[in-house]
Amino acid sequence: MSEGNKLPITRRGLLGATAGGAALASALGSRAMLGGSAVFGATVASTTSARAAAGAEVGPGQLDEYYGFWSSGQCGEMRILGVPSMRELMRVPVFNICSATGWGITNESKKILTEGLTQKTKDHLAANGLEFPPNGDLHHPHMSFTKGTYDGRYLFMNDKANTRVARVRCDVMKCDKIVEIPNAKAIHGLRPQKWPRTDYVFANGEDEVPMINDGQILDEPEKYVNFYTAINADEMTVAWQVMVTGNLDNTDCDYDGKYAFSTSYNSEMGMTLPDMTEADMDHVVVFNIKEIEAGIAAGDYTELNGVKVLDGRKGANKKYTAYVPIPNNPHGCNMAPDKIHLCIAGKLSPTVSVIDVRKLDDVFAGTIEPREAVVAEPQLGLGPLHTAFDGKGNGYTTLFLDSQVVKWNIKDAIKLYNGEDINPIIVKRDVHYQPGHNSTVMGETLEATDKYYLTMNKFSKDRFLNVGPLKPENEQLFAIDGDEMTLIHDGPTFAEPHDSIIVDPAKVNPKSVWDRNDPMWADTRMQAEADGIDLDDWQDSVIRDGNKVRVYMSSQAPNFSLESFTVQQGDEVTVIVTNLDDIDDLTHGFTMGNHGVAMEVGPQATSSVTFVAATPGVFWYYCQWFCHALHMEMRGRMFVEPKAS
Ligand code: K7E
Ligand code: CUA
Ligand code: CA
Repeated sequence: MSEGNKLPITRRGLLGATAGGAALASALGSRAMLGGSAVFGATVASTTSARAAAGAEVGPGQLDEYYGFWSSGQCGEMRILGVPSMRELMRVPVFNICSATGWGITNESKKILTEGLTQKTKDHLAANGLEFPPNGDLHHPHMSFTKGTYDGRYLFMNDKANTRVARVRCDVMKCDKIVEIPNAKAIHGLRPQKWPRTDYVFANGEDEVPMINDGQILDEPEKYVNFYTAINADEMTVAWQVMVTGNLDNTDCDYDGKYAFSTSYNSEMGMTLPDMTEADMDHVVVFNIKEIEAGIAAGDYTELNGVKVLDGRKGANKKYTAYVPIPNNPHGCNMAPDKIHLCIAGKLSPTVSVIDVRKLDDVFAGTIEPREAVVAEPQLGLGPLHTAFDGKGNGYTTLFLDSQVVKWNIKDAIKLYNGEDINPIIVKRDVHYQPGHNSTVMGETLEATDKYYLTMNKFSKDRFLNVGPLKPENEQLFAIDGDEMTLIHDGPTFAEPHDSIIVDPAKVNPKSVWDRNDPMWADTRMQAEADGIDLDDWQDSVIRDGNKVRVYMSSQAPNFSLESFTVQQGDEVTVIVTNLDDIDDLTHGFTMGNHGVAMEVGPQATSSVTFVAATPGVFWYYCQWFCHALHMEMRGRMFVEPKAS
């Protein structure tokens, strides 16, 4: 994993030396000849020519075939890319603070960032001078489903750093809800319910904590628990939680609305690395959704920090959960679009365990052992992390330690498990380097395709010009129709896209101009009404309310309606800007000089920001989104009069 920097021999040098042999393998390569261990060419002459050959060229001004919705890990935002060009189209701030859009600075965004926090968290943030966490760790963005496929309403995503789940509205591509999950710690795995629709978003905490976490218990692992959470997707509130044995890592659910699943790498309930990797077998927890709902309705729960919590620990009520043994520290949890096979990546085990979800009824009935639901366990290579699907019965599994992706056939893996002499591996390709997540077009839906395959690699090492000790990650896109996997994009990304989904544009239809009545600024609209101002029939106003001053103005290229306004030193000033322009791509902004205040105001949108005018003098404000030939002139003055002494 770290060989690149220790030796004078670089991986680049080694690859160069073997490129000829690899190219030969590529030229000769067919499924029959390659067998299980062969590797296609690690390098290609040019992704440009490969792209043209694959019909994946996107010319200047041409639109991409697909949307990509990307995580950004510790950057805390969501990103939108075009696939296959891999052009970055937009960044949507979610858990981060954004200087460009004012996310985390405007009143509208601060409300979203604050209202879903628990009182406990609000209190300890306040002790640190914070209203909301300024950071986030966004791993898993997934779209809402109706009948097993994306419905274009929302995107949901987790924040591992601060135990939160957020929702982004697909009509405007802005976050509208963030909720902190009580009891759980470090929300990691996240998936929306696929069938019949996304009533729930399933999310699991990764870290275990003492059930009553009040500073009394440290080294009594038997008192530690972990929680699986179902969030009401429409309300963005916690519907219920299930207490489990062991930690939880990644989650997915079936296409029947019956079961959800979560991997556990720490079934040992260990607190140290040696403890956590001690057992040969960990497990997948299966959650029986109907039984859990019935348990809640029957009152079989305890209320913990305002949440209904069922006991699904091993050996507790066997109706709610089942524990399927899985080899050594499993990670990825991916439901195949055949509606039958759940693929659990082994991580420390070189295997992917395939669970036939139809057998889970028998597991819960007690007629078979949980382990009997496993119908295949092919050895695929070292460090399997995540599996994507092409809708043709094949899985594509990333091999972190081998720095490869392996394409394999699920049915053949089952035959092998049943004793047939067959190799389920179709092809392996080197990727650069250490891949984590991967995705295919519509791959986690019933409309999975074999168009493109994306692999998200954790290390780029020496692959790009050196930019200092911190290197970018690397992403590689392959055209995958047929048995070939043709590399058509290879390029750096900034920290750290974990996961992505690739979506047919027929599913997503964002607006170009805001509705004047959008709920995003409902509070501001109410305040304006109370101030006697109709935001739709524009009047400029400066309203004084004690030491609070509300400044209402509009923007229309290249002018703010107010060229200046006056406040008193010490006033709490709220500036409310409505953008009266109503054409595509005419965003204005508002930046108040030297006050740490900036925001985006989209066409027909209203945004507001509050600050204290503490220093007397003239302060210029200006429009920070280029809007007109006279954009530089789009500015005005705030005059702060000294406090009368
Ligand atoms: Cu595998 Cu956080 Cu989805 Cu990263 S997790 S790789
Ligand atoms: Cu308005 Cu720039
Ligand atoms: Ca383990």
